[in-house]
Amino acid sequence: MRITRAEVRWVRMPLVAPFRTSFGTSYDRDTIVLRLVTDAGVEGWSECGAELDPLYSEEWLAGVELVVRDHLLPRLVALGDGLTTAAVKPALEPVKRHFMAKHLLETAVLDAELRSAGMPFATFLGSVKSRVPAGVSVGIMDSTADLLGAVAGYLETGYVRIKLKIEPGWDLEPVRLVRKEFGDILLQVDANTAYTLMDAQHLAKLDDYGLLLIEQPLREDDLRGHAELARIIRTPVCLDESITSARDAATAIAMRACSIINIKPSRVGGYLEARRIHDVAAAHGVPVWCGGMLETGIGRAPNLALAALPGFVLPGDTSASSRYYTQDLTAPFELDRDGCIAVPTGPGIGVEILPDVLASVTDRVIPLV
Ligand code: OSB
Ligand code: MG
Repeated sequence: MRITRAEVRWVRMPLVAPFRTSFGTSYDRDTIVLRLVTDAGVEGWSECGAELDPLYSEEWLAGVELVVRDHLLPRLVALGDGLTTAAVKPALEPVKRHFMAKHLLETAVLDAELRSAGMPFATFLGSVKSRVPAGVSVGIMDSTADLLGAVAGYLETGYVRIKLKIEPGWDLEPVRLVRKEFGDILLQVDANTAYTLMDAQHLAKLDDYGLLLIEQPLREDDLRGHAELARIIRTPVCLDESITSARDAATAIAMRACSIINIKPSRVGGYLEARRIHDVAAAHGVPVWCGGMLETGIGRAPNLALAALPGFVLPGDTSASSRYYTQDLTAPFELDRDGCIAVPTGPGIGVEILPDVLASVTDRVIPLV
C-alpha cells in the first residue's frame, strides 16, 4: 500500500454545552481530521485527540499539523509500497513522543488497510462484544444545582456510570451531593493532575463515597507520588495522562502507582499500543476502560471497537453523539435501552463520514501529499 494523497482538515464542532475541566473550558471541539488516499483507491480517515492548547498534554493541534507535515508523514511516504499499519510505528520511532500526531497517522493507515481487506476494526483488534456500556464525563459546573441537574439528565438518558471532573474547591461537596441524591450509582472522579501529594489527607475524605476510582490526581510525571497516594487513600487510583505506552503501564503497575488504567488510543500513539496496554494490564489483573477526547463519530467509532476487548471491564467515556454534538460527522451513535452503544461492524472504522456535514464545519483543508 502506498499513500497517493494526504490532507488535514481543521474542524470546529460546537459542543452542546461548555465542558470545563481543571485545565480550562471548551465551547467547541476543535480537531484535525486526516484523510489519506492509497494507491488501491481506498481512503483512510482519522481524528486527532489534541486540543488547541497544550493543557491536557504537551501536544496541540497546530503542533500536530507541523510535526505530521515535516517529520512524520515524510517517513511514511518514504516507505513507498511498503506501507502497512505494522510498519508505521517502527518508521515513526526516531521521532520522540508526539503520540497524538502518530495516532492520527497510524489510525488512518489502519482504516485504509482494513477497508481494503473488508475487515472491521473490532475484528482486527480482537473484540469480543457487540455492544459496550456507556459512561459519561461531567464537567465542572457553576453551581452544585447545575451539576445535580446535569447528572439527573444523563442518568435519565441511560448512562450507566458518571464521572465527575474535580479540582481543588470542587471535589468533596459535589461528590457528596451526587452520592446523596442518586444513591448507589457507579461514580468516579477525574482531577486531570490538579492536586499534589500534600492534598493526600484531603483526597482521603473521598473514601467515604464508594467511588470506583480517582483518575490522575497528580502530575503526569509523578508516578512515585501516585504510588504514595495509593497507599494513603482507599479509592483506587487510575492513571490517564501518565500512561503513554505499554512500558509506562508495566512500570506504573509494578510501582503500584495505579490499580486501574484509562486507555485513550490518541494519548498512546494509536490502536496497536492501546491494545498492548490492554494486554499488559490484563496479564496483571488490572482493569482498563476507554477514555475519550470528546471525539466526533470519526474517532468514536474505533474507540468503541477497542472498548469491546475483554479487559475493558469498566464502562468508558464512550458516550452517545448527542452528549457532545447536535450534528455528528457520522450517523449518530445512540444509547440502547440498557445504556450500551453498538460497536460498528462495517470495514475499517465502520462508519461513513457525512460529506456535507464535514464541509460545513471545516475551516480549511491543507493538502500535504
Ligand atoms: O481527562 O478524560 C479526560 C476531555 C478532554 C480532555 C481530557 C479528558 C476529557 C474527558 C472527556 O473526560 C471524555 C469524553 O470524551 O467524553
Ligand atoms: Mg482523564
